[in-house]
Amino acid sequence: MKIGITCYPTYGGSGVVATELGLELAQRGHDVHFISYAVPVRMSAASDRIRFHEVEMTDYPLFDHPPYTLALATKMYNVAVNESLDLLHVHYAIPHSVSAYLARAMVGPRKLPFVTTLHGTDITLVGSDRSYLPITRFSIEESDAVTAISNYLKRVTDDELHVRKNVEVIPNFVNCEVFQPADGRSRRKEFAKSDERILVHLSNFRPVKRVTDVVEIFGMVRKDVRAKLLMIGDGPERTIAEWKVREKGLASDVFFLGKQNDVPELLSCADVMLLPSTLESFGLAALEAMACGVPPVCSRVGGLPEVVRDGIDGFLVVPHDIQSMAARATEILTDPAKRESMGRAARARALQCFCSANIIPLYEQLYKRVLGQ
Ligand code: GMT
Repeated sequence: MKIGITCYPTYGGSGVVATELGLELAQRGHDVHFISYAVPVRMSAASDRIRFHEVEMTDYPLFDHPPYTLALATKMYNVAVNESLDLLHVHYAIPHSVSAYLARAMVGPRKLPFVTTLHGTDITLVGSDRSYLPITRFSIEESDAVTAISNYLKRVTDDELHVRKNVEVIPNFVNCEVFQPADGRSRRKEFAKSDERILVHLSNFRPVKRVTDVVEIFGMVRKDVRAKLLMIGDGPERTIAEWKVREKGLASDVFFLGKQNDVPELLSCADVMLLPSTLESFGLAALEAMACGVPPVCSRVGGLPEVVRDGIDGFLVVPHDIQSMAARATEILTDPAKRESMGRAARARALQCFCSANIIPLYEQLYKRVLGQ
């Protein structure tokens, strides 16, 4: 198939899922055309089955806000016609599904179906910002198929938007060959001595991720356990997190690594992953850690209970209860047998339920069904 994929190219879960999906589809013999305003993060692996089409924006003084939705629709239309696309798959409803709706109308009836995948804030934000609700509901209902990345998100979409459209659940996935436990723990020595443990956090450092809580939790753990903290990613809360680290006298124990491409290598040298978010519709970062054999300590929110089994392959804790999160992390770090068994269970869970080898065919089946409609 010839598939056009649109996502936000920035550091965020929906862009990562869209990119990894495109890479996997290309490996399975499909032609994938990414259409966005910048090359998506993680789109590093070169393949002649993958192309990138940049949406260019006209910077005309009349436009206080250049109309990206229209520029994207026009680019989708051009790519569809020039590359004979079979379908579009857009990730994150706003504004991508609206652009896809316009592109489909421009191409002509039944020639360019589009699939919309909902990721979280595209639904939970419109739940609180009613100005986007009618158009989001409209573009979802107009989609040829709609998927959500967790049962939680499907429920919220049904409850908040009351869409007259079946939202199917296709969970997020991880490439278990790329994300796997580090044999020999090669990069561990870069960050910690042999008697020190490593905690890790991975996110886009938005307020919802509560990165300052990560620092607080680490400060509590650090009182009982010799340990280091790796902070992977970047975003608006990084400065305050760095300030908190200095204030607590932890500067020599915390590494702010910024945006990184070698995420699997970094995750796999850790012993525990921290994800104290206020909300996660899925929690892809937790899954990636699990595939690397690293048990996560997370908030019991959104779709995380569908990913992590409390006490088996990680811990789920009441959101904002940083004391309990620190206690759970310490429990794993001070009990080598528990760290070992939970890490093994986490890897097994990723392999069994969320491995890309099992999930990508679900998208292929969906595409075939949509094309047959
Ligand atoms: O969480 C973010 O800030 C990024 C956001 C996105 O849309 O890029 O992530 C959402 O999609 C991810 C991939 O499906 C999920 O793993 C995240 O849980 C979800 N974030 C939220 O629901 C807050």
